Amino acid sequence: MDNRQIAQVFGQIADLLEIKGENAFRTRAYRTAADTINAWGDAVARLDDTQLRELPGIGKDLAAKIRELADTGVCRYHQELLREFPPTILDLLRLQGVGPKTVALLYTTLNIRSVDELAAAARAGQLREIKGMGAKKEALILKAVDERQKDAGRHLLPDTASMSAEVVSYLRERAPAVEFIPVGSLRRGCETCGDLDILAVGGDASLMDLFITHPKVEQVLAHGDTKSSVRLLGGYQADLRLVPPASRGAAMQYFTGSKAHNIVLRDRAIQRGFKLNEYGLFRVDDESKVCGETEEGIYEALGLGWVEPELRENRGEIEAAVERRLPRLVSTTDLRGDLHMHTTATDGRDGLEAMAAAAYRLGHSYIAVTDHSKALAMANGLDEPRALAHAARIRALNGRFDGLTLLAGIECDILPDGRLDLADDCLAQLDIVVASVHSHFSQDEAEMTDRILKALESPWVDVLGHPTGRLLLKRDGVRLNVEQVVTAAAAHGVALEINCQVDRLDLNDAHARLARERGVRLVISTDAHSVTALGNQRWGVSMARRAWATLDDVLNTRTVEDVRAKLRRARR
Ligand code: DGT
Ligand code: CA
Ligand code: CA
Ligand code: ZN
Repeated sequence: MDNRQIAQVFGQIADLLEIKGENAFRTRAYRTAADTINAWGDAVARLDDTQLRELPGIGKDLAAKIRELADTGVCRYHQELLREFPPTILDLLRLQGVGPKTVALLYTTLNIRSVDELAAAARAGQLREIKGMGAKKEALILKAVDERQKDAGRHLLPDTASMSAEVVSYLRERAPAVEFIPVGSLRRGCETCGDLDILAVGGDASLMDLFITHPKVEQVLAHGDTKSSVRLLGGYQADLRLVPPASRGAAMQYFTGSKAHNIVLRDRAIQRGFKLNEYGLFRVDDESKVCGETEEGIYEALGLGWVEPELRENRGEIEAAVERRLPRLVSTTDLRGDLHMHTTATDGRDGLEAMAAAAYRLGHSYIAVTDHSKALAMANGLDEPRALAHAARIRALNGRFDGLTLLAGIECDILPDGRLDLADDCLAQLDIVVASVHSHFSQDEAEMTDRILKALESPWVDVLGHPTGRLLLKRDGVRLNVEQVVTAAAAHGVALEINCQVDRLDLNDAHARLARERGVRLVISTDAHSVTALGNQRWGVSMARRAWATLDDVLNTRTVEDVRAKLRRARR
């Protein structure tokens, strides 16, 4: 189990304890432990008992639970708590503005156990009758329910990737001769995934028995010789499909999807007198097999170049594959640096030197340290004198890590009226300014668009940070005319960020593609608040690839000299 997964179990224990109304001290202990584990640089599963107890906030009891999770993949205490409640109760916590206390209230007063039941009660006007809720809260809950209904049962890409890796490694260990390949939306790098799709190549029906007895299986939904489906603890659904090696490529192609891409491909096959399915490409006249072993073979037989999984959405990739003008997509190894991160100077968990050292270990050749500005008081944001003093400390570290350049920056708040939070003469003395919205998310589209357009007029804004402010599975982005923002960014030479925080991935694929096509440069930034989070670039790269971005479209694939020369401030 990786740190995220262990942290997630502890987070759920904390939620469940809070729903139960247990004392705040115990709840907090689990939450603190979850934060610690999440931010820890090495895999805590590999630590021994003594090392575990040296982690801040981890005592004997929590160390034992980490050990249990590492050894067995589950924690009995967690499972006992889960059994005390209906399995759907944790879904309620995903609603914006609904915390454990509200869930407890809803459960004890109206026996509300799922989002559907909550929606029904809210529509019937029952929530306003509960002491401590009222009509306003009822309306907010209804809005949150509507926003989230479309995401029901979906999970973040990194969480899906961890869960998939866990199931796959379990299967690989026990069936080493079989090849297991994650497919579906996970392989396409989608920001959220509905379920896990795993392909098994080679092997026999006994694989299915192995699959359905995984320790995390909560319910077996289907159990056949070549296909099984299960519900896993934590609300994931997983499908395993078995195909013979001769069908490997056809099955990968079919089960990677997307459905829209597959439909076009199948039509193309039909037009050419073929039949395409998960077993191969066949001639219609004599039913002979044309190919099936490799994906490349399938695409080639249909007159197409091989299409990267991230592009398979029927958004023009088939046409491009016909004309052999598919882009060479940017990859994680193309990135040379990271242009957005925080330290303990504001709300980061790790200090400046620790962040620099970690970036150095990752092989970055530059980083920009961009702590918050003063408007973000709860994050201890920097005012002008503190920002400049911090910049001096950042620059003083240059030379300390061989080949790593530190740029002194700031993540400057865009105030509600579009002014910047720090004075121009301060911003002018920094190497890079990321400007972001962190407040007044409810402005209407015209206000929010004007606000950002005004900020983009400042000659000192180099990058617009997490442009829409969305939180995946939690909060929709602000109301914003993205097209106008993209146009302005192009006109002013401001880069747009693809933020790699796992629940942001903001810009999304479609917006990033629009930006690219209008000649706006993208930056793929972790916005790391800890050493571990510096490793999150791959998730932003997934969005960039889904946006058809090449190395040239992304600013932080360049050398530091090139980055500096291309920043907006260099060209004023
Ligand atoms: P998800 O699970 O909602 O995140 O999205 P996917 O794309 O993983 O969808 P899923 O799990 O329902 O199916 C996996 C792949 O299997 C899908 O991308 C394409 C293929 N597939 C499923 N159903 C159909 C279908 O009815 N027709 C075709 N052509 N392909 C399908
Ligand atoms: Ca899927
Ligand atoms: Ca599926
Ligand atoms: Zn921010």
